[in-house]
Amino acid sequence: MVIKRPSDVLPSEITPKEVYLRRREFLKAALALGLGEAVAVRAAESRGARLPEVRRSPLSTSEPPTSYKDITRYNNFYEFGTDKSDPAERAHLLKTRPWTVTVEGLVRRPRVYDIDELLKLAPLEERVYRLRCVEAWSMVVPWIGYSLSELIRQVEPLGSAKYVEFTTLLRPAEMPGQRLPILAWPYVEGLRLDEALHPLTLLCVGLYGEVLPNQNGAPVRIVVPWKYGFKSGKSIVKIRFTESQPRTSWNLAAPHEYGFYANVNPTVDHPRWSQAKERRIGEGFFAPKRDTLMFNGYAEQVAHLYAGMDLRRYF
Ligand SMILES: Nc1nc2c(c(=O)[nH]1)N[C@H]1C(S)=C(S)[C@@H](COP(=O)(O)O)O[C@H]1N2
Ligand SMILES: [Mo]
Repeated sequence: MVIKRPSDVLPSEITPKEVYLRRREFLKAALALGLGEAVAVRAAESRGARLPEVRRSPLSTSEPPTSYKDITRYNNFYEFGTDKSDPAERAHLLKTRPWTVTVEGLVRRPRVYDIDELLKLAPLEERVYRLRCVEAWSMVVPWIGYSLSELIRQVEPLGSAKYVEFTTLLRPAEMPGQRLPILAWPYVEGLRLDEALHPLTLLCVGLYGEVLPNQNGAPVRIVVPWKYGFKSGKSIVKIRFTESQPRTSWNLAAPHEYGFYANVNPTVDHPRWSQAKERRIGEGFFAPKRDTLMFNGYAEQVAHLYAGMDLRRYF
């Protein structure tokens, strides 16, 4: 085994625990030096508030999580720009309070939920999921939330409801990317109702034990771990139950490249690149690529949802 000297340790290898301990040291030092509460408090706020009473979920992978730093600085959130670093730099512009989520459409009990009600609707769980982006990189993220089915049960979908549509906030004053014609704003995603009801589908309000950072979709997002990342809409304000398949932003933008289903599938290539392998963020650019797994490794749990479907046609 090679013992690393401190100078050999890359920032990406410093764990959140170490960051946390360092922050405590910094706070103590700042206060001792008389730098005052303001400086100390600002430093403390660089991480989100901790979420209480989060239990561990048996639905978690045992793979080691990607670092907090990579998860919060390498993002796709085109409302803030198309560079991976844009969301971390600009998402502080987004005001996440007050925040409501309107649940409407083909349900018996349509309702507007305040974000603080949503946080308490079901016990919070840590779910460590793989995230596979259509761009052939992946991460492992310790999300916090509960199964979206908990919310769906409360509103009682009608028999005619076949799909669920998720709409992201439209607020160009706080989301500068929305002033550019990158996608059809607001960002819209959708699932078939049975996909939305699957226990793996997460209504997500946090990560790494803390409230969701803005760049990861605060205050509430969807996470569907067996699908390409773009299916997991961020900063959701509306959930609508429909009879026909939702018109989703990426499918409208490039229907040949981004199908409605977008299940992770190493045997169906994107028209412009292979989907057989992926780069795990944090392992370094020269680390060998990993094989992409069918349904992102969740085949045992979800393959039955697609029995008899031609996955080349319904990509
Ligand atoms: N509203 C909105 N949601 C979005 C996106 C986006 O641009 N806007 N990007 C998607 C893509 S392509 C990916 S890979 C994931 C990234 O989530 P993360 O930044 O939390 O890792 O968010 C998805 N959700
Ligand atoms: Mo993605």
